Amino acid sequence: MNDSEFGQFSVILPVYNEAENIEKMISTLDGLYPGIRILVMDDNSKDDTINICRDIESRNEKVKIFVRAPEDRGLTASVAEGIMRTETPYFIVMDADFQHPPEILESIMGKLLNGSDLVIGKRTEKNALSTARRVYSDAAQGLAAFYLKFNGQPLSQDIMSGLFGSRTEMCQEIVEKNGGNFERPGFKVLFDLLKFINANATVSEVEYMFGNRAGGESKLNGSIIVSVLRQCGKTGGKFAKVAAVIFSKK
Ligand SMILES: Nc1nc2c(ncn2[C@@H]2O[C@H](COP(=O)(O)OP(=O)(O)OP(=O)(O)O)[C@@H](O)[C@H]2O)c(=O)[nH]1
Ligand SMILES: [Mg+2]
Repeated sequence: MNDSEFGQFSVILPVYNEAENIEKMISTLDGLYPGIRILVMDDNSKDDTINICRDIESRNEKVKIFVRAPEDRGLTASVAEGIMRTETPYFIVMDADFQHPPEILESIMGKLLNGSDLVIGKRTEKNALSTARRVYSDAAQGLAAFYLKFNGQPLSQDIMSGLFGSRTEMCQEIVEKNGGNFERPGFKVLFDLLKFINANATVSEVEYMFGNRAGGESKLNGSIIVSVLRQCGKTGGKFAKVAAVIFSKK
């Protein structure tokens, strides 16, 4: 692929307290894919993330940081806003902590340029997750797949993935119409998009090895797990209430 093709893509990086990773992530993406745009969606980080990004932004017009409204905090809300702010025909969402290998983006871009509406990064193994998180992840995948299948929506083998790319116009329409129904504080924006995407959309997958976080700390907690249940319709909502009580006692 060449620089003008890379210029058709924006990478949306949702971040919260990623001072240990963000500079390296931006320079890695910039180095691998010259011409690519980068949108950092920050939820009022308390560490040095914002200063680092503002400094890069002042030197590189392809990089933009948006510090979000505190009352709309959430990874899903951040990605939804990033999609609305994207100015290129395609975008890719990825974590800023190197758990998603930046090298995989080229195959996502290739599939999008070849006509896929949505390309999902599928984890080939989840060894970087603790046993408890692997069990949770597999259970959430099962519930979400059941929900999507029941509603006639496209499926993926990794609905919980935080790595995916899509067509900007198509997703901006989804966010405009349904963004208010997304589980905005949650982590699983891909699930929200799959719920509302056209049933005939072309969805494809690329496989990748899910690594360990490079630096800094995880922000995943019990309330995020509860929020996945809330995404699974009325029955999931009932389970969510029970789970919320269990997690509140921990
Ligand atoms: N904008 C925004 N970004 C967030 C928020 N919480 C986490 N993030 C970012 O979303 C990405 C994924 O968050 P992580 O904490 O790594 O979650 P995870 O990958 O499921 O957990 P680990 O496997 O432990 O790293 C990272 O780039 C985080 O900085 C949030 O509330 N708002
Ligand atoms: Mg992570």
